[in-house]
Amino acid sequence: DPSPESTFVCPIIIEDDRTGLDTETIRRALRDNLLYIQGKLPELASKNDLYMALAYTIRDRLLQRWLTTQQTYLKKDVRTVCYLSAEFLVGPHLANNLINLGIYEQVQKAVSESGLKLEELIAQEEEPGLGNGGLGRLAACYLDSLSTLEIPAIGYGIRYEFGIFDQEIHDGWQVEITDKWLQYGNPWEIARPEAGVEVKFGGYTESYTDENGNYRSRWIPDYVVKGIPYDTPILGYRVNTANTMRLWKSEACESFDFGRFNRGDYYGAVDNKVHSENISKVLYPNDEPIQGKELRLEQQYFFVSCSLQDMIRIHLHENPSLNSFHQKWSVQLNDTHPSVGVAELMRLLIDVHHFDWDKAWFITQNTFAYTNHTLLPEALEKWPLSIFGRLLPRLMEIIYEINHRFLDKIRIIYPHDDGKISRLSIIDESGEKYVRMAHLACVGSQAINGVAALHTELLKKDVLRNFYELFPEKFSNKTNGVTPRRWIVSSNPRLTFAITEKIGENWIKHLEDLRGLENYVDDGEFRDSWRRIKYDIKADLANYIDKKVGIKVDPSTLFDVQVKRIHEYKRQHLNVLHIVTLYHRLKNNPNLDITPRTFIFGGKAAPGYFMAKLIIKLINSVAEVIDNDPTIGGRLKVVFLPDYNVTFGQRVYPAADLSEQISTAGKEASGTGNMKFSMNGALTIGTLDGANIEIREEVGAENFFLFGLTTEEVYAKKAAGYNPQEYYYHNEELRAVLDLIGSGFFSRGDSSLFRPLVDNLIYDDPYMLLADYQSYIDCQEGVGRAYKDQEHWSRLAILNVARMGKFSSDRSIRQYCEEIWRVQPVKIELPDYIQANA
Ligand code: CRA
Repeated sequence: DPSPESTFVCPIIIEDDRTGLDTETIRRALRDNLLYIQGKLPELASKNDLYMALAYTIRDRLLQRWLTTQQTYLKKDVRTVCYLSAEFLVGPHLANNLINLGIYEQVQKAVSESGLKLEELIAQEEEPGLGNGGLGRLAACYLDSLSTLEIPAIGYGIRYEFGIFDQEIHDGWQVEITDKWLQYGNPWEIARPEAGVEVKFGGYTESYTDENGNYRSRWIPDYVVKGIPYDTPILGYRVNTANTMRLWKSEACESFDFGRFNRGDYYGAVDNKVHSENISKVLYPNDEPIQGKELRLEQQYFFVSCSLQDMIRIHLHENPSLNSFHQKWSVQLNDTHPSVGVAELMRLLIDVHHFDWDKAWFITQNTFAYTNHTLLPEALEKWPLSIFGRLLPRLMEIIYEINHRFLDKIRIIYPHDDGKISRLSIIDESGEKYVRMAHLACVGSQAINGVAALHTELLKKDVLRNFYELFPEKFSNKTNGVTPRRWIVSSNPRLTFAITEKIGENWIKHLEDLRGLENYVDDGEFRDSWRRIKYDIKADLANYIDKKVGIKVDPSTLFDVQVKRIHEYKRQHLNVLHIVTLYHRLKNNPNLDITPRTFIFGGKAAPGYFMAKLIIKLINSVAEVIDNDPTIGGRLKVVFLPDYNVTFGQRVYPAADLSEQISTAGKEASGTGNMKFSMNGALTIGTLDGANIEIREEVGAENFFLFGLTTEEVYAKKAAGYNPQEYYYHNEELRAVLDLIGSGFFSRGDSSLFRPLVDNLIYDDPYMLLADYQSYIDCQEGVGRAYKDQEHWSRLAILNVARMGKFSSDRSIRQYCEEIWRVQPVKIELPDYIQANA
C-alpha cells in the first residue's frame, strides 16, 4: 500500500525470532508470542492460546515476504490482476502456510515441546467460510496459484462477519447455526483503517456546470458507508511472493447522528451505524439461485466500489493520470456478483476524474473480463429497476446510457430486428423491468469465459448466444482447476509421500509430472502400498465418523462419497434411489452377493430451499433404517456427515473410493470436487456433464464409470415432452423403490413426509432422475464388480491420479494470464537478512 508519508525512512532491524525458520528459533518465538501476544503462561495456556501463538509465529514469517512483495510491485509499477469475488472460501490458513513456507517438520518439532501435536493445533483453527461452494472455493484456489506463479494479484471481496452457516442435524433435518468465525479473533488479517474509503447509497442525482463551464452530474446520496480493508497474505508455494486478499468491512462514517442524539433519540441515532454495519454482516447462503434482496445489492456495490477506488488510489500513487488504468489493471468479475463494477468504474472516471464518455468507456471495456459460472436460468442475476434505481440512482443513469449507446450500435447491425434488440438489452422490459447483470458484464468486458468446455459451448449456443454472435472473439473457455497444495499435499500427506518417493516433488508445482506414476501401475509392491495407504486413511475417517455421528463403518468396504451443496440438479436423491434399490434387493434376497459399501454424504442446503432440505431428511431417514437393520449385516451403511466445509473436505476426498458426479447433463457448469476426488485416487461415476467430460478424456474412458443421458438427449427428451411416469410404470424395480419411500417405510409410517419428493419425481422430474435411473443402477453394478478385483481397482486408481495433471489451478491460471489478463510473473527478491524458504 502506498502511503503518502513514506518519506520517513528508517532502517528496519529484523529480530531473528520473527523470521528464523529453524526449529530452535520457532520454539523460542512460540514461547514469546504465547507470553507477549496471548498473555498466557505456558502452564495456563489453552489449546487455542497455543494455536494463536503459533499462528502469530507463522504470520511473522510471512510479513517480510508480504511487504517485500508489495514494495516490489509498487517500485516496478507492475500490471496487476484483481480478482473481484463476493466469495473467498479459503479454508484454514495455518497448515497451508507451513507447507508453502516449507517448514512443516520444523514446526512439528517445535510444537511437540508443548506436549501437543501440531495436527491438534491445526485443527483448532476456525475456518473462514466466506463462500457457499464451488465458486468461492475456486477463487481461493486461484489466489494460491496466482501467488505460486508469482503473478501480481489482489483478491477483493467482503469480510463477512458471519460466513456460511454451520449445519447441525436434528432428527434428520438441517438446522442452521450462525458461523461465529471471528469470535476468538483472526490472527491472519491486518486491518488497514487508514486505507478506508466511502461508498454512497440512495438519494438523487443532479446536473451542474463546473468552474470550466462543463456540464456534469453529481450524486447526492441518502447515506454514506465506510469500507475498511482487512488484508490477509496469500503466500505462494516455495516462492517469496505473498499477494493480498483484501476484504472490506462496512462501518458507519459517523457512529452517531448528532441531530437525532441531541433531540434525545439515542436509539434512533444509532440506526445509521447499525444499518451500515449490516452490509458486511452475513453471507447470503444461496449456491445457485438468488432472489432480489436489496441488502445483497448493497453488498455487491459496496465491495466493488471500495475495490475500484482502492485500485485508483494505488494507480495515482505511481502514475500521473488514469489514462493508463487499463494497462495496469486487469479486473476479473467472478460471476455477475461484482458486475456493477462496469458502471461504477464509468462513474468514477466521469464524475470524479472528469473523463469524457468515450475515453472512460474505452478504459472500462479494456479493464474488465467476466467469468460465467452457471447455466441455470433462475441463477442469472437480475435486479428490479425499482430497487436498483432507488439504491444506486447515479449507476442507474450510467447503465441507461451504456445501454442506449450499445443498442444504437446493434440497430445498425440488425436493422428492424426489435426482437434482437430486446434480447440483447441490458434492461429486461418483458414484464416488470430488470437490470440484467450478465448483459452488463458482457457489454463492459473485453473477455467472457465459461468454466469447462461443455459449459462454454452451451453459453455460446444458448444462454449468451446473442452476445456470441455479436463478438465471438471475446469468448473462450477456461476449465476450472484446484490447487494441489491444499487438495493433495496438505490434505493427503500419506499419498504425497508415496508419490514423491517415486517421482520426486516437482509434481507439486507441475502437476502434469504425475504422469510419471504410470510407470508404477505394474509394480505390485507399489500397488500394495497404495492400498495400505488408502485403507489407513479410510480407517481414520471411520474413527472420525464414529466420533461425530456414532456410526461404525468398516474401512474395507467401498467408500462411495457424495459431498457438495444439496441441490436437485446434483441429484443426491438419485444416489438414494440406488441405495434403496440395493436394500430392496437384499431384503428380497438376503444372500445376494453384493460389494459391501459405505455411502457417505455431506452438504448444506440453502435455508429456504424446501426440496433440498427434504433430501437431507430422506438421506438421514434411509440411513437410520438401513444402518439399524440387522439382516443387512453391515453390507450397506449410510452416513450423513453434518457441516460439510473445506476442513471436512480435506478429510473426506483422500478417503473416497468412488466419487459421485451425477448431475443432469448440461446443468453442472464444471464442478471442482470431481477433480479433488480423482487426484486423490477415487474413481468417478458420472454423467457427461461439466468437467467430468474432460476428466474422462484425460483418465481414459476405461477408467471412468459413465452413465446417463447426454446434454443433447436431455434437450431432445424435454422437447419431445418428457414423461417420467413412463419410467415409473415400466420399470418394476424403480416403482418398488419409489413406492417404498412413498409408503412411509423410512419415515416411521408417515406416508406424507416424502410425498412431495416422490410425486415430484413421478409427475414432473425436472432433473430427469427416472430417465437416468436404470443406466445409473447398471453402471453401479459395474463399479461393485470392479471393486471386487482389488488389484485391478488399484491400477485404475493410480492411473486416475497419474492423469489428473490438467486439473491443477496452476494450468487454469496460466491460461487466464496468457489469454485474458496478459500479465507476467514478477520475481520477488528478499532482503539478504531474511532466511530463505526451507
Ligand atoms: N455453484 C457451478 O455450479 C462450478 C463453480 C465454479 C458454480 C459449479 O459447477 O464448478 O461455480 N456456479 O466455477 C455458481 O456458483 C453462480 O454460479 C457453483 O459453485
